[in-house]
Amino acid sequence: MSLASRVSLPGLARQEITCPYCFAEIAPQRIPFRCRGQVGRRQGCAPVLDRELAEYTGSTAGASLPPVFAAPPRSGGRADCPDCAQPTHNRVCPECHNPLPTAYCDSPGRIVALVGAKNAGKSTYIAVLLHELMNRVGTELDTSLVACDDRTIERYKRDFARPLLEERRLLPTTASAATAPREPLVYLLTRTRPSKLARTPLAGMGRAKHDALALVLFDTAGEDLRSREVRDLHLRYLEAADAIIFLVDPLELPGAHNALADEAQPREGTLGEDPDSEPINIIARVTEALRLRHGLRPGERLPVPVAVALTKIDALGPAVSRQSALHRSRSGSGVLDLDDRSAVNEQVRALLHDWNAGQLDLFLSQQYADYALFGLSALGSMPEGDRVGAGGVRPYRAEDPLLWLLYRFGMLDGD
Ligand SMILES: Nc1nc2c(ncn2[C@@H]2O[C@H](COP(=O)(O)OP(=O)(O)O)[C@@H](O)[C@H]2O)c(=O)[nH]1
Ligand SMILES: [Mg+2]
Ligand SMILES: [Zn+2]
Ligand SMILES: [Zn+2]
Repeated sequence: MSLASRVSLPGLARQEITCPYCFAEIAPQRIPFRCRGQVGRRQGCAPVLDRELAEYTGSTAGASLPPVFAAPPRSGGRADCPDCAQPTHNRVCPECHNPLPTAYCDSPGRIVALVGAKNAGKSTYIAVLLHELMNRVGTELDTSLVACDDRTIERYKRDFARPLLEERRLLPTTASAATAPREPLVYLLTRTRPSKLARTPLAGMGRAKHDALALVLFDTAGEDLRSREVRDLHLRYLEAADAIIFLVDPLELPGAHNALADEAQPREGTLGEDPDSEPINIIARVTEALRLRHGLRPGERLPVPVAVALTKIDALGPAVSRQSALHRSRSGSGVLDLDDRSAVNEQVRALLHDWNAGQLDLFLSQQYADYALFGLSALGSMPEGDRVGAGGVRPYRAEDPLLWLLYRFGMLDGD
């Protein structure tokens, strides 16, 4: 089924589930189970080498697991292992054998993809956004963020949280995806809230709506779309995405020079002359790929909601911050503040036009039926050398794009 037909039916449960690891499309009744193995004193199947999983991760480490078996699910989404007879509810992708959480199988999971040029601030943003969702923002919104596999937990700690948040070191430049892990970090964001229906007197009491969103984060540069091996996986990733967050570094927009704080000026334009890494070119290349996949005719716009965020807005000088919607704090009330949303959108649009980057806005409006502009700062202040600024990591509006997407997906109310 094409992405276009999936997205044009909001609210209807999809027929197929997309694996957030390998992007295979799976019929729900075809999702196999993994035996729970030995649990406490109950005997279960012994671990065996899982070839599909080892193939996916490129390593046999961590791939010795209880066996996978196909079975029609019984009530409660469980099945009994044919070998050891133990019930299990662990589901896996039939292609790559990565775990598919029950909440993801049950509700139409949405895949959110993140794209940006080298140095746009992707790695830093990933580190900070996930931390915010696991803590402050998660509490505010009553959401829980759970890593879908152990490798994600490991890599988040080792490559993101520990260096940046604990040791306050800037993250090293991401290695090209040709050598770096080709796996995404996969999280499930779930939110339980009373549905509108459940609040009416006619509906049964205590009915809650469970919604799930898969955050699938590849920490690779948009430039990598140039290399054939990486492009394939990434195109499948983008095609499977139900929403995209594009990160744009304002320090790379030549027109923004005068808006930068004095201390930010030495850091601007680090990408030099490579036109492939200019924000608009990255966005254009991704857009072109998406149009092809969707088979759009000229003049038709892509239905995928797109959040375009200027990163590092702490680097903007006082000229911008005065009477700025961007520098007002979000109310933090667990709903999307629609007035605030449109004020920020308009301000970012005005900034782009001031900076002679109005073509970016124009391009987005021609290509996407549903896009929104954001400004955020993952660090909250300019780094000092290769370290986070003295005040530590103080993210600012980092969650905004995600709140908007939750709102667009009907998982968050607007006010
Ligand atoms: N001032 C400021 N600089 C940032 C921020 N986030 C990232 N940077 C800078 O941008 C550089 C590249 O960020 P990184 O996340 O590695 O970009 P990636 O290549 O897209 O993964 C970092 O080393 C920081 O110097 C931010 O929120 N504010
Ligand atoms: Mg990076
Ligand atoms: Zn898979
Ligand atoms: Zn078993």
